Amino acid sequence: PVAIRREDYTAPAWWIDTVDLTFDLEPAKTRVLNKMQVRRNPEVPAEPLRLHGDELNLARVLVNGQGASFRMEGSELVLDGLPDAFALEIFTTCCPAKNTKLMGLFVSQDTFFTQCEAEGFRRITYFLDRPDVMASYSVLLRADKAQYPVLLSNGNLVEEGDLPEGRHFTRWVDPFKKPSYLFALVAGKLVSRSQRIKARNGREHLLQVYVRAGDLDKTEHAMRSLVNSIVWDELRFGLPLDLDRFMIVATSDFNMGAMENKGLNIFNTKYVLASQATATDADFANIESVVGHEYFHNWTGDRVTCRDWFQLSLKEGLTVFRDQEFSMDLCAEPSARAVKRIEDVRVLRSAQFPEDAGPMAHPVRPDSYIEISNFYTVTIYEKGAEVVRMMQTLVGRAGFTRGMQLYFDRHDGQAVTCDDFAQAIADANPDSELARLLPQFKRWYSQAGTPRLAATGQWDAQAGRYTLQLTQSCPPTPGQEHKQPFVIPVNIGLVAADGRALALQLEGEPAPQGESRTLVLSQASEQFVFTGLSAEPVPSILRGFSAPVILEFDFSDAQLLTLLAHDGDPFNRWEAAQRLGLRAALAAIRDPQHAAGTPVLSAQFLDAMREVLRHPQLDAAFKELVLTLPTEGYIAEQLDVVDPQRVHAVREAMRLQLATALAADWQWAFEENSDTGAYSPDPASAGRRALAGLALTQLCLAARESGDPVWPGKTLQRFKNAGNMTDRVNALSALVVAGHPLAQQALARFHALFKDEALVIDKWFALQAGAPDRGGDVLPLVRQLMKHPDFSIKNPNRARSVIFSYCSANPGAFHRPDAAGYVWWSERVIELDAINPQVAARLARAMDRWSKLAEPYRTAAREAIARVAAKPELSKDTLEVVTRALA
Ligand code: DPP
Ligand code: ZN
Repeated sequence: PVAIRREDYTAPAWWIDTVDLTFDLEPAKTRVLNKMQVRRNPEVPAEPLRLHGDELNLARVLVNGQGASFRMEGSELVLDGLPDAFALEIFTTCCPAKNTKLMGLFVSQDTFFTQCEAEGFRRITYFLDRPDVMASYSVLLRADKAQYPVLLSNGNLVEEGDLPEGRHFTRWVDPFKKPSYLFALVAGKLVSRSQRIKARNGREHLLQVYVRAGDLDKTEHAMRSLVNSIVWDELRFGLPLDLDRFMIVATSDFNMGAMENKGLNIFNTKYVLASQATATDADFANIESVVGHEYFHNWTGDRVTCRDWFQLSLKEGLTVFRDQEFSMDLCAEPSARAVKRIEDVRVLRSAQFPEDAGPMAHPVRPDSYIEISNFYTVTIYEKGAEVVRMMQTLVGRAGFTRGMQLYFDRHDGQAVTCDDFAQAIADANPDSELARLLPQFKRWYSQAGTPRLAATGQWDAQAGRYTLQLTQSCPPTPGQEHKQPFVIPVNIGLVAADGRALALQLEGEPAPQGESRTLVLSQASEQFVFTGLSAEPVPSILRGFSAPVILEFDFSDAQLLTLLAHDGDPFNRWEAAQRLGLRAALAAIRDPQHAAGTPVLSAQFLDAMREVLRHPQLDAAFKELVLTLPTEGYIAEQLDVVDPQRVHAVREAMRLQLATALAADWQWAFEENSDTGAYSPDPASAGRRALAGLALTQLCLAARESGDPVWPGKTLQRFKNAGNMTDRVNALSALVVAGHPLAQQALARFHALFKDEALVIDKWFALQAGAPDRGGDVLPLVRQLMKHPDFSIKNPNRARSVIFSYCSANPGAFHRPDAAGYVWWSERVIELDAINPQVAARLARAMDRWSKLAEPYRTAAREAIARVAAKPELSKDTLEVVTRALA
């Protein structure tokens, strides 16, 4: 396979202005007639017309109504000797029923769906399948009326009616030009929840959520989230809904979370369906943010799209930023905003930082790829969102909104680049640090790797001065040996030893300027001198995680305890606890003398945790975050050489110590938070359920040690009586995590209760495949689960619930000294690759960090990867991942 390079971009030699599609939908053989108006792009040298296609059967090609000569070059259809403008007609067939890749047109539970991003449209018809070719679409859908009563496509329904032989049709016209990746159709037996709304500007819209019969009662939250999204985008950014009709359709077979097709979003059921009986608080929150995300794409993605796929973060980073802001703005309490920020940072650090340090590291705007599907990554999405967030920090919230307005004034209806976006934000804020430093700031787009920010503090008691030295560096990443300094906004505060927030006055300033401010580091190393201080302060650096960097500062335990008790910035308050926990974990892991059963956590740390847990003012959600120890993955990232079993053992020991030392406090916390009244997924009550759930897990763990039957019994009772899925699954999980015999009984009951709820059965599988390993028992269980009648490797959600839960989310069970986990992984990657390359390639990434492993894991992991790489006829998706892993 050949790499596509960003610097090779050229504008298309031809434009396609209109597309007229006619579908005769049949699962085994769908016929597609594609009539296009094509014209030469006069701005580039003349070239033949090369249309992309993939797994299509070509029946006919007409140019201006006449049979035309063409040739095939690989999968491309090539036409020569064309007039400057002409009508092109292509007739093809495809087989949706056999489309297990779930790209292009496919069938799921007797319903047709499409997925065209990034390059799926070429599996439907021959086309210039690239995002900078934007066309007007009109679509005629024909199908059997009884089997496919609902026929949907993008835009407005302009005509519908019956046809002979029990067939019917609908015709759709999309009023907006769009790239082919935003095309969609749906056909099947679906029911919908509809709502009419009137926007602030008086325009009326029809909103619809389509699901399978029986799921309608689980669509209320998705609809509410959609309405909230529409209201928010108008209020915060002045961006209204531009369509008469906006539809969401749910399918249970989907590679991604959801897809922002213009006016016809297609969603994984996981991000639509929710009822209190079947969905957890986390599910409700995810639905809100994914519905928001796809809706926000209507402007950031659909109205202004990407020039080429290297610019993917132009729409994804920006839209993740928008959905994060949306979820935060919906929070009633400022403390809930902070909780959301901590959760987002946790994802970034546990998934994106490792990506940035591993073989798949790439800049937010990559320079090359073999398979673009492999670049729908946490770097493009989450780090991309951080880059947008830093821009907002540098220009302020109002300045950022101005920048967005300028971006749309300039680029509405266009396919543009990350440079265009950054330029608009800077130009709208000419006096900002962003404008001053723009070329350097854009290194965030071009340089991969997580920068390290080393800070040191020097206290001059006589002068009352505190000098903070900030030094940045960035490790090499594949293809990028040396890095230039970044522009790093560093939000900072100074805290007195007694916890007071101190006024910040930099040397040379006439007066203090607040208690929290943004320093902008643009050199490799810079000093910031704070004056007018009466005692040595504790620095609170990188408040709110103002930049996606690793902060290194030699805090004393006492300083961290001060921050944990008093920092006015909730993020850094949480971070202080994480640092203390991490420090204890690393000390135990690195100490060859440290024996199993020896305490890892100090009495001081445990006291501090108790104080947080019992704190009268802090909310439950925040407490739950503080009391949750850093994950095994996060701990492993701090080590140069990782023995996953040692990491696992130490973290388990810490968890147990926290469980037993705070037993009375956990009991108190559980009782305080166990009854949240009538169910509502709002952040405050969700936080209380989360803390009650953590408490229950801790109480069951402690009970396992003591042999006490009371809490496991209570937990089973809570499981049985639970009025919502969050409490139910938390209780079940507590028994499973503790490895209590009652867990079996509860699991069986859970399955019986929810056997017809696919998304709940996914949880049932995931809980077992993700359970703590006891003597190597998880892998045999996972093998059993794969034989369960409810298991199907073809369904991505189900495959993820078992295979990914084991390989990617259960390090203590996966990294076995006998290498059986790795062998099993390689078999599953190969098996999946023949079915669905995108899912296989994603699973292949479970081994990204193999080269950090200690022996014998390292050699065994490498062998397993090599075994996959040696498999003939591997997809380019998987091949790219394993090749980079072995490079
Ligand atoms: N559907 C994916 C997303 O919204 C890709 N665009 O992020
Ligand atoms: Zn997106």
